[in-house]
Amino acid sequence: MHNHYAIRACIALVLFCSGATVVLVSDTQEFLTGDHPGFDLARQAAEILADKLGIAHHDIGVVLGSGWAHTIDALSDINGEVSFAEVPGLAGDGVAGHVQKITSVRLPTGRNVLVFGSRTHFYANRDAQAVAHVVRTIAATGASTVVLTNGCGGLNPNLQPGTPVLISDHINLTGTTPLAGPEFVDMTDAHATRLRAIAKQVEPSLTEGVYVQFAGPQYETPAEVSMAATLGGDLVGMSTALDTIAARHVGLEVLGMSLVTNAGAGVTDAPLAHSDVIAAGEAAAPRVSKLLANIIQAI
Ligand code: 8IG
Repeated sequence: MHNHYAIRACIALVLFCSGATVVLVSDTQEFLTGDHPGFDLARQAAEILADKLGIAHHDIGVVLGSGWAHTIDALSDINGEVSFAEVPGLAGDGVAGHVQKITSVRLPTGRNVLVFGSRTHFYANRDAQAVAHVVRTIAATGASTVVLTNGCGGLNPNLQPGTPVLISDHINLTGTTPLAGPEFVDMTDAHATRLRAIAKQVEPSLTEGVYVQFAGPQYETPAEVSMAATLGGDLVGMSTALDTIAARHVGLEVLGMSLVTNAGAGVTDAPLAHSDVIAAGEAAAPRVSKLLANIIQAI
C-alpha cells in the first residue's frame, strides 16, 4: 500500500511507576495521523463522536445516500446517535430525503458501525475538502472499512428503478479531487474486490457496474448520459467517486453500492424529477436496507 497517510494507531500510554505498582494514567488513540488539509478537523470530529457516543473505536463506517436511509432500522443494537449539527465540519446540505444524523450500531459480532445518515455533496457548493470530511472522520474513528451508498441513474434500460448495484469501479468527471499536491494514490482496486465478493455471497443476484460521477446538481443531458455509457459507465451519480478517492487516500477499504432510482436522462422518454427519485428510493427501501444490513454484518 503506497498511501501516504495510512491509518496508524498510536497508543500513548503514560505510565507512572511507584514501587511495584504501575498505574495507567491516560490512554489516548489517534487513528488518522499525518498533516493534510482537513485531517485536523476530521480528528476533532472523531473525538467529539467518541465522547458523545462513549465509544473510542468504530470498525466500519457507512454513508447512506438517497434510498438507503432505512438501513438503520435493519441494524441492531443502537449505541447512540449524534446530530450533524453537533459535529465539527458537518453543517449538512439540507437536501430533501437526506438524514442529518450519525448513528452508532453494535453488531451481533461486537463490532461497532458508524452510520452517517447523509453526506456533504460537492453540488451543494462545498469544496472537495468539505466533501472528504465524512470519510476522513470515519477513518479517524479507527474504522478500516467504509461502505458508500448512493442513489443514481441507470444507463442500461434493463436496470429498473429499485435495483441495487455493486460499484466495481468509477470514472471521476467532476474535474476535482480531495487530494492536494503530489499524492499519487493507487486506485487499482479502489472498489475492493474482496468486499464485493462478500456482498455477492450474501446476495448472489447482485450485479456490478461502473459509476460515473458528474459534478451536478443538474441532472445530465441525454448527450452526457450517452457519453457516460460510451466511456464504459453503467451508473451516473453525484457523490461516490470523490468519496472513494478520499477513502483510499486514508487507507480505507471501500465497498460502494448504488440504488438505481431512475433511468438516466434520455434512456427513456420520461423527464427526471427529484420527487420521483425519492419515491423510487422509498419504494425500494425496505428491501435494499435489509440487504445492506446483511452485507454489513458479513464484512
Ligand atoms: I438519485 O440520473 C440520482 N442521482 N448525476 N444522475 C446523476 N445523479 C443522480 C441521478 C442521475 N439520479
